[in-house]
Amino acid sequence: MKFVHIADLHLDMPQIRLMGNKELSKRRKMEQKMAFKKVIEYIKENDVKLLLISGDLFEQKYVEDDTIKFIIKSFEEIKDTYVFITPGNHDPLIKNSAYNLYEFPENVSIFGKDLGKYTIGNICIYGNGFDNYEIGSYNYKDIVLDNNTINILITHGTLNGNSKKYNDIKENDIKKFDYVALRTYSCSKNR
Ligand SMILES: [Mn+2]
Repeated sequence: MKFVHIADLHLDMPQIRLMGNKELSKRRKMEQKMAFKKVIEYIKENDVKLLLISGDLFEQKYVEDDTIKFIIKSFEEIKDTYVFITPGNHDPLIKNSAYNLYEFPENVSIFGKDLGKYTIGNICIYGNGFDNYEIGSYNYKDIVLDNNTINILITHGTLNGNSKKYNDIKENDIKKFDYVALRTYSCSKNR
């Protein structure tokens, strides 16, 4: 079975370095959307069963109606692919989150703050998401897995991080999973 794992697209993120240039800023935003479109095309062409999105798909504070509609339409184009999303610190599942305000297609599952679990055949997908712009660390240590299944964890977590507010994860606590889909590591101060 094939799966695709992506994270941190940050769609509609303000382009601070391009602020003075409206045209370039607009183009950059479009290119980010096209990167997402390429992922969708790849999935269509390669019979991918699972799409794992480990958070920060868009910028909750800046995301435009058109962008959310574009995301939803893209998911509709891959209706035979299960899409799992764990909201991150830039697209947290707050009350007025776009995840709550818009209707996402049936093939899309969005994780909340508590650990959720989905089973597809012999695969178990565990995940938890941000429900605010900052959260503490989740306790992955106590999760007991069924060793007869393939176990995947998806979360916007920071491996061996020490931020205290961005779901720091200890490597030893997640070694029991067969695959862990985390956010992309960033050295920038504002992640
Ligand atoms: Mn991010």
